[in-house]
Amino acid sequence: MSDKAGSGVKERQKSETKEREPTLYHVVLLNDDYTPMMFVVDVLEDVFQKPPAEAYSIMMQVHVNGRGIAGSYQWEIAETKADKVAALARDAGFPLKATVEEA
Ligand code: TYC
Repeated sequence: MSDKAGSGVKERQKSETKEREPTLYHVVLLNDDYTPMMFVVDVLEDVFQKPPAEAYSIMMQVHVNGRGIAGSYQWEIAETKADKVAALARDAGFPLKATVEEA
């Protein structure tokens, strides 16, 4: 097997090392019957830095489909945001849940 120019070795090394992206994790919001819509919108604005219209759109996606992606992050950031959702929901007495899953 020759390793002459055009074999693709350089390109493969580049894509496997220099350009490798960190694994991303989705923070997924789950629907429930009790958390107020505006509470979810506030969480999306405050924890996930979504602008108001996008926060409302994601909330409605969760409300209609049962789940929706609040954002995608490296693992520690995703876990921290899901923990913040859990703390805000618990403090407010709502059953809102967020899970973290590999993107
Ligand atoms: N289904 C809720 C209601 O009708 C609203 C809601 C949306 C709750 C998204 C949770 O992740 C959620 N009040």
